[in-house]
Amino acid sequence: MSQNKQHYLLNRAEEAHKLLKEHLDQDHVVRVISHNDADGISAAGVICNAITREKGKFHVTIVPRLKAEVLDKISQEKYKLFFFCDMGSAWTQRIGKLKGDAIIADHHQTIDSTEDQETLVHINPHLFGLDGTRDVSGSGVTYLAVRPMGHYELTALAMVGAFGDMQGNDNITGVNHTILQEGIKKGVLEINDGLKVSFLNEEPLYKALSYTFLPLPGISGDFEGSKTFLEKIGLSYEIKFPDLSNEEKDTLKNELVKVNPEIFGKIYQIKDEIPLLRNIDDYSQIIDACGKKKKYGYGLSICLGDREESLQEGLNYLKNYQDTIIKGIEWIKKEGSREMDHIQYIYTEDKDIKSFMGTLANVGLDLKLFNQDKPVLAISRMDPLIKVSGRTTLANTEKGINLGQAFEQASHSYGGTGGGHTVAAGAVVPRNNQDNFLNLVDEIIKTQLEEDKSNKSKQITFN
Ligand SMILES: [Mn+2]
Repeated sequence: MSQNKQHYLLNRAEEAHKLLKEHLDQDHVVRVISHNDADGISAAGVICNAITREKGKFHVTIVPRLKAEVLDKISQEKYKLFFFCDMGSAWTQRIGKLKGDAIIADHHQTIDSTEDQETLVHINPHLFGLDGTRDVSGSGVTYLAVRPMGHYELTALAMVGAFGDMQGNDNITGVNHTILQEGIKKGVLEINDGLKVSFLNEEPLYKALSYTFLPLPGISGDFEGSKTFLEKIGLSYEIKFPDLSNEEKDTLKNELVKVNPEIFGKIYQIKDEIPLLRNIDDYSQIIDACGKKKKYGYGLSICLGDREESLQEGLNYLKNYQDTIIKGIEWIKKEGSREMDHIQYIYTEDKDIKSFMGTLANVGLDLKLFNQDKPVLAISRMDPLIKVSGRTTLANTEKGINLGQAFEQASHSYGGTGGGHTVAAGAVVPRNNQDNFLNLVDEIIKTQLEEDKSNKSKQITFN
């Protein structure tokens, strides 16, 4: 069944490939517009690499959100082909009216079910009843569009994007699984068992462990906790993993597994990459840091092969980012969240922490610093607006919570914009409507939970 659906998605991607090829054959510059997170930057990397390998030309812009103003500007441009990655599904009508042809390679929920215009190829798993939250990323969908060209090394970037969108774990499913298997078959990717510790081979152990937000309660985000843990098991905390004896490596593994069994599992690797970027999870963290620092050019350059200046910059951003997260964790531990009936929120005006609120909501949930039953809304003051990042657990989405939908509805009701996935969503609303927005989200979540319950009880009755 799902194979069939994937088949339809692949057919649509092939249509996109045909259109892309037509334009490349005519030497048209491809206008690429992509999203500014790790997935969006990797997706841009996939398409731009493919175009380069086909000896074509591109002009790429990375944007935080596809808003009307962005499209206004793009609609003035005279390119013959526009390629939207990791965004665009919410704007099919407008994109269909651009002067040139267009391809949308997106995986966000889409409510647009209108027939595609002749000049537009829209690739999105949701159009075929496939899951876009866990099973494929924007990079993955973009990869499908260039797949017929046979540049299989790009399966690596497709997976970097998936990891960036939190789709990387021990059980990679759906379209991601298909792409992963292709990468393995073509000798690009490999899977080994190992410790899922960030930059395990690069950093002194206590740092590597503190920077691992898997979560390791008492160790993640906590230098002192990490040092104490290592001393207790008889390891020097300054040592690097490759310098441990085999026996010590086993001790470390066994003790970490006691803290969280998930710390040991599948490590997804890019075979021909330099050591620093070989682990796909580490790679995606560096791209993510470039995105968060708004240095999209460096992130994209890394994806396009720069292993010198851009990579050095990227690493600096990552260090800086990790230190800010540690600062944020200390803040959450001290302050906690404010709870409403069905949601909870944290609020900051601190300019360092502001840009990382979404991640903090995630990490806080993972480390169980928040109530696990209620979605977390992380609010940053941006005058005259507030920016809200919402996160919840998969367990909560199974109970009916759909944050993307709640954010879309509530933000539109109060003069803002918003939306996203069931587990993660974002919104921007006028600051004077903060309380109204929170109350409405609280109300919508309540309704979602009730409706889910009543649907489930109906199913039982009819069985
Ligand atoms: Mn994405």
